[in-house]
Formats: sequence, C-alpha cells, structure tokens
Amino acid sequence: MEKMLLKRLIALQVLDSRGNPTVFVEARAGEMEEFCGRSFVPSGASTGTFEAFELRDNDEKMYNGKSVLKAVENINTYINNKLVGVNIYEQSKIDNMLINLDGTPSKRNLGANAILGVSLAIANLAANTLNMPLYKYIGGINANTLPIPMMNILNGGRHSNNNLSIQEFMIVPNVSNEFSDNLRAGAEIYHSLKKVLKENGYYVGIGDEGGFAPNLKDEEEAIEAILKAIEDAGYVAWKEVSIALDVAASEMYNEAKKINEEGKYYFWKREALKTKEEFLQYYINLIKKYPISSIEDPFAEEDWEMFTALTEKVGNKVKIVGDDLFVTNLERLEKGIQRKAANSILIKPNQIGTLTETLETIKLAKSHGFETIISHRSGETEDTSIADIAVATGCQKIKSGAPCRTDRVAKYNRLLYIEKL
Ligand code: 2PG
Ligand code: MG
Repeated sequence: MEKMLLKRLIALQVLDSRGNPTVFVEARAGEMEEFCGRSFVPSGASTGTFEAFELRDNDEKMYNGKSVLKAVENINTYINNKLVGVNIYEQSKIDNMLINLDGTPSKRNLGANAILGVSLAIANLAANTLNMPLYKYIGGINANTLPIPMMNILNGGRHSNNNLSIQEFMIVPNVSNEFSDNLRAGAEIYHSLKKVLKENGYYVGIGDEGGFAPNLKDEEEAIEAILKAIEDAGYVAWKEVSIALDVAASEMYNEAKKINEEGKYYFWKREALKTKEEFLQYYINLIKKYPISSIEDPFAEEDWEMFTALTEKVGNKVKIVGDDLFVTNLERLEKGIQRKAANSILIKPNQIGTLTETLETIKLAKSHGFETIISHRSGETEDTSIADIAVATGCQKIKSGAPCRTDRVAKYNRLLYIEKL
C-alpha cells in the first residue's frame, strides 16, 4: 500500500446525547485535503475508577464544569503539530506515538478523550482513502460476523431518576443468525413493553439510553414486565430472547459507603442493603428464576473475590461480564483471567483511549475464551465506529441501548447496512 500522509487534524467541542460537551475530530489527507475521517467521543455517567482519563475543563461557569476545550486545544495544536506527515495506514505506530506524547498510564496529560478522537478519526480517514468500510479496513476480508444486540429497554441506576438501583435491564434477542431479525424482535419487544407499562399505570418516559424508566416496586418487577413484553410480542423467553443485567454495582458499593456500611451493597433508591454473601445469593436466586443470560458488573470494581465466587458458581450457564472491573485494560483483563473473575468483557474504546489498545484487549479476551461485547456509553453521539469494530473483531454482542433515539439507533442502523453489503 502506498503511503498517505496526514495533512491536518481539526477538533471541535460538540454536544453528546445528554447535552454535555464532547470532542469531535476530523482528520484530513490528500493533495487538496480531499479525504477525511471523523470521530465523536462518547462519555459515561457511571465511569469506572480505572478508566483512562477524560479531560474536562472543570470551569463551573461553563457547561457545569464539563467543557472539553483543553482537550480540543491539545488536538488542534500539540497533537496536530506532532502528527502531521505520519503515514495514516500505520495505525499502531500512530497510537503508540499518541501514548508516548501523553506519557502517563491513564492519558492524563492530553486526555483520553483527545487521544481516542484522533486515533479513531485517523482509522476512519485511512478506510475512506481506500474506499473501504471501517470494519473491513480493521478486520480484513474475513470480518463478516455481525453481533447480537443487547438492548437496554428498562433503565435504572445513574441513567434515570426512577427507583431502580440496577442500572440496565436488557433483552438479548437471538431469534436467528440475521442481525436484522434480532433487531426486529428487540424493537417489537420494546414497543410491547411500553404497552405493558402503560396498562399497569406506569410512566413511560425514557432514561439516558432510550429505555423506559418507570418507578416499579423493585428490580424483579422490572424483569417480570420484560418477560410479559416478550410473550406479548410473540417471542419465547430463553429459547429466543434472554435477559441481561448491568448492575453497575460499584455505584451500590459507593452508596453503601456513604451510609457508613462499607463493604456492603446498597440499593440506594429503595433503601435495601445487602452483604456480599446476600448479594451473591440474590444473583443465584435470580438466575434460577429468570431467563438471565448475562450479568455485568455484579460486584464493585475491586471486589475480585466476589466476581470469582459468582463466576465459579454460575459461569457455566451465565456470562459474568466485567465492565468497570476491566475497563478495556489489558492488565486488568490479565488479572481477571488469572483469577477467573469473569467469562465475558465489555469493550469501550474510550475506557482505554486508542483503537490499537482496544483491539489488543479484544484479542487477549478471545484467546482466553471470553465473550466480547462492544459497548456504547450513556453519553453518545452519531458516531458508529463501534458497530464496525464489532464486525471487524467478531465481537459476539453489541450493547447500544434501546431501539430508540438516534444516538442509540445509529449503531444498529449501521449494522443493518453492513449486513446488506
Ligand atoms: C455501562 C455504560 C453503558 P456508562 O455501564 O455499561 O451502558 O454506562 O456509559 O454510564 O458507563
Ligand atoms: Mg456497565
């Protein structure tokens, strides 16, 4: 492949789906800058402590402290000056340069939001110059397996202001090998859930990821409502559709600390406290009772022992997914593999900060038989690169919220397009 040199990086502050500032990058190449590649960086509400550093200005007078003008400036000046002239097809070399330019393990100097924006804009640019979809550029000609959608149709935790402390109640439609069939089932169940909730007199406003956010009696009622929705939509639970939870239990652990109950887990929105052992038993009971195929972050990000205990007990039939636990970080994943702390990993490029590191983590996970799930953030944009990365690497699943709101649906729509290519 002939070299193609980077001509310019242009960064702007734009808004994400929650109305908070985020980074947009355009990378340009070609004699007349006729080629470009773009990237928008997402942002989480319930972030793991060990995630790469998201640089915000912390100026309370602007966007409640959330502006990202320093990150944007870093791209437009320092990073641009260092990177102009690099061969855009050398992604791993470029990502290494970015890591070295920053010089800190958590990308604290330049900001992981600045670095990821550049990394993915250049990957998109490279694909565009070759007239190739991103998934093929990254994954080659064998990249053609589409992921199963995991759709967060009922929101709780930090993503809504209802009374559910578990963050995400997802459906996993696996009705056929076609992505479009699974998406259709998911969308039908979503609409069916709206009816079920309405019929029961519940509010059907939505949370950050497009799922409904009613005030229910407890988390089990949420699962029951979803099961009813699956049935009403004409699908068979377990056989065709299972349920996945993202507990985001670090939040519960921190809430327990706040009421001086360190080491326990607190369903803070309905004031129910559990010890570690009780929480473990709670999961075992849920799994016995309901068609649950996976549980993400069932314990806090440093509670390795409990992750291992749950994986040992139920890992043969249920996926135990590490999100805050692994933060897409190779070293934390290595630790998890050694400790048998999970059997599945959530992959979020902005948790680690470059495309190359994201791909390395996926590779390690796969080589140890871990399931890989690519994921959006609660603060999203129109960027669809994660859909392409899922296909490029053969991630088994994609988590992109409910089939509602453009920021969520854009990734699913991109997969429909890839399916037809
Ligand atoms: C998660 C994500 C996405 P956030 O916990 O998995 O659903 O949420 O982006 O707020 O971390
Ligand atoms: Mg999570």
